[in-house]
Amino acid sequence: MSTNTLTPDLCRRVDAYWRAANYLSVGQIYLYDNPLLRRPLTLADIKHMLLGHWGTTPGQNFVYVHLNWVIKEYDLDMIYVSGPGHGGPAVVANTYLEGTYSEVYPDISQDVAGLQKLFRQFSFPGGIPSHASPECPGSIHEGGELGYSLSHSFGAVFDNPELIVACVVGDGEAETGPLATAWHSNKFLDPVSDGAVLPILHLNGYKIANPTVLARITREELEQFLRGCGWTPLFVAGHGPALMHEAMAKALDQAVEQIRKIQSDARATGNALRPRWPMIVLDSPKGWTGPKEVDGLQIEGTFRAHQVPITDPATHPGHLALIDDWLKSYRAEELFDEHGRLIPELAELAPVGTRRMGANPHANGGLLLRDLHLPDFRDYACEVPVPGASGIGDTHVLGPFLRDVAKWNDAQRNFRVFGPDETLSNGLAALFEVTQRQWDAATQPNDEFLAPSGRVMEMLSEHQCEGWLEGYLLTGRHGVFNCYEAFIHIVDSMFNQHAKWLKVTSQIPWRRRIASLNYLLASHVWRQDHNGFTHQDPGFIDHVVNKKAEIVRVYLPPDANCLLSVMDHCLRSRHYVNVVVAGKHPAPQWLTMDAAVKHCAQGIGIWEWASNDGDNAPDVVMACCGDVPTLETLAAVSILREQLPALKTRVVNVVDLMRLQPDTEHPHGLSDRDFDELFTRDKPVIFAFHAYPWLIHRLTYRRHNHDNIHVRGYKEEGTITTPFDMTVLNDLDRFHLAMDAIDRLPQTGDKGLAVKRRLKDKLIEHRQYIRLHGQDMPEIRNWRWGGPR
Ligand SMILES: Cc1ncc(C[n+]2csc(CCOP(=O)(O)OP(=O)(O)O)c2C)c(N)n1
Repeated sequence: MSTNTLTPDLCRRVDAYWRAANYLSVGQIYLYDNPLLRRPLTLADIKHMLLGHWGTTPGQNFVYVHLNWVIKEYDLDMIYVSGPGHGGPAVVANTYLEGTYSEVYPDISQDVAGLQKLFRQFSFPGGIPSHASPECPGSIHEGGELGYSLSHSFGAVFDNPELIVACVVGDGEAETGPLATAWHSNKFLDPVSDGAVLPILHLNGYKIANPTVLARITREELEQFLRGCGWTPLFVAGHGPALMHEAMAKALDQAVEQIRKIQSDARATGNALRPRWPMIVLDSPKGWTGPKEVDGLQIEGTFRAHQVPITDPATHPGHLALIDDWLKSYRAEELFDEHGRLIPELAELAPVGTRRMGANPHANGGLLLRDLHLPDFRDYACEVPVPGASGIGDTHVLGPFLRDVAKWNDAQRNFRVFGPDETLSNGLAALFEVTQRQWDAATQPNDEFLAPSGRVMEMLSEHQCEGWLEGYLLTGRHGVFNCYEAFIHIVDSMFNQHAKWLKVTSQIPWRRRIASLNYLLASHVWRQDHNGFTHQDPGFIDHVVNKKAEIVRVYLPPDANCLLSVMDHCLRSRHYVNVVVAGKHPAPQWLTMDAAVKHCAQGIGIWEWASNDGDNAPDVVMACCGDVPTLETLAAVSILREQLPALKTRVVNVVDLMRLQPDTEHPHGLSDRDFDELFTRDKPVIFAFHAYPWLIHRLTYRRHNHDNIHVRGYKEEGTITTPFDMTVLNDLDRFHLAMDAIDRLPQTGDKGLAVKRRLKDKLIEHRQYIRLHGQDMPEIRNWRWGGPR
């Protein structure tokens, strides 16, 4: 094993490089002008608004310079994930020093003028954010919202056997739920076919205003905790730079040697025993090398170092001198030449080409993205001899398609299905005909579908599933997240961050587009008979449509053939978040594959076979979106057509929810003319919707006919009851829909009122029946579309 730690000369140069990174970090926070302090510092050189986070930054600079060295030493393929991404100055400084920053932003050149721009743009109007944002080369993780660094890192190394992700985890970040469960990702990593994650727990002791839990337990407890999570922690603790450089270099050497040994053993022998991967605990002062004391209060080594330690030089005369002293302590004149360029003996410490962490293509995943091999989804169609033919459950039809996507892409290893223990429950069992759940912990005889390597990733942490998938996508691969509809809310916030990332990266020319994040929300609100109220929540789509129209897509296929067509489309799409809501229970099928392809291409359309308005204007539009609302709408239409045959009814089905928005608001939006052609300008529209009703109003409020759109949807009434009763409780059932139509159609007169009375009686009958028999009435269970043709 190598004991190749630093020679004195190397130690001196590593320290100098670290000083350069620290200088550039402080410069970004403070300097408007005079970047190399070649004239005396004045207030005019200081930015008016001092924004940024210093506390974590010197520690991350320290880590980065050491990673640079170890990359060179071992020729590593490595990227850097900054958990406390608020240390943005560190990643910007280091990618600038290694040259990648100037390559993607030639204007930020390697000279005094470039330095000035580098400093000025930071946290500045028209400039860059203060975090490890998408604008920073090498970043796949902004770190603004803490907690996801380790899951992103693991996602990045799945199916990337040569890649190591060095992941700095903040000790505050480590208190978040997602990070706390992410330590267990090591039980899902295959040392043969995946790469490695090297967590570096940055134990700088503090958050914004508090100590951190992990810093205030004994070292023994911390070590036991990390060991208990399956890691081998290597501790690097101290303050004095020389000793710390030596300790860090040694720890990194050990970590890399251990990673290599684990991988080569597993790859040579197929040894399936779960390895104990190394990690580093870096115990260094918060705000290291910064001001020791300001106005009598200690800064370095305390929570006070978190943001900008010296805040108001304009009003505190002594503060300008403190900033000056601080900047000068890094001796920039020894580090940059007369042109403002890093001197060669330091520049050569950085790796070259794509070994530089800022230039590693894994961190710009679209560069590596390969299209999936997709079988023809039409081959998986279910037979629909007549509308209303019975189906086995829509996701069960999708399963074989996803199975073959997994199979067809097995060789290029760029497709995975993620889910919190629900792939079987969500009807995707077919996947296990060709692959397994990847699982590196112990197995027992009755376990099913577990193997060290597989295309399905299941951990009962929606956070990990989301974070892994995001990391997988961000590094240029494809995937699907299948989840219960109600519990996808657990990752609302992670979705937010990913959607923001997609929005920003879509506007950065050097960032390549990545595969879309595909949610398959099966086990939805209307079919939670055995789980009840806790499992009934269709609100994720309300949340999703808040995001930029160019990023989000929401699909509610009414049947299995539509689901196949939609999923094929989603897997081909790029740089979106696609939400697909689909049922898993046996349900009627409406469209042949040909009809489904056309309907999904349109995203919305009149179902002529279910309508009787012919070439005339309808009296009423019965609109539906979602599988259960479609069923109830068609049943309501059959009641209306039977009982009020003179009524002209039009059925409109919506697959692509965003078609409802005006074309000025969403790229999928219908023009007003097209919308009016479907929904009329003046006829009542009874709209049965899968989710909360107000979303339809939100999407259509500008349409001419909006006042006539009456929406029924989930209104937070739920419990354990029969499937039909769920719709009754929320007034979404066929009887309510038919009554609603009659209410809006005075021309139905007394006949209409008589029908209404009969429908009200039906509702009472229904209630009595289910309370006696514990299931829906036969006429509900056995109802088939087949009304007057
Ligand atoms: C989920 C989340 N909650 C709260 C915050 C606000 N916040 C920003 S930095 C910070 C403290 C972070 O501490 P740590 O991870 O230890 O980073 P460091 O001390 O190295 O800056 C907090 C609470 C956040 N960014 N994300």
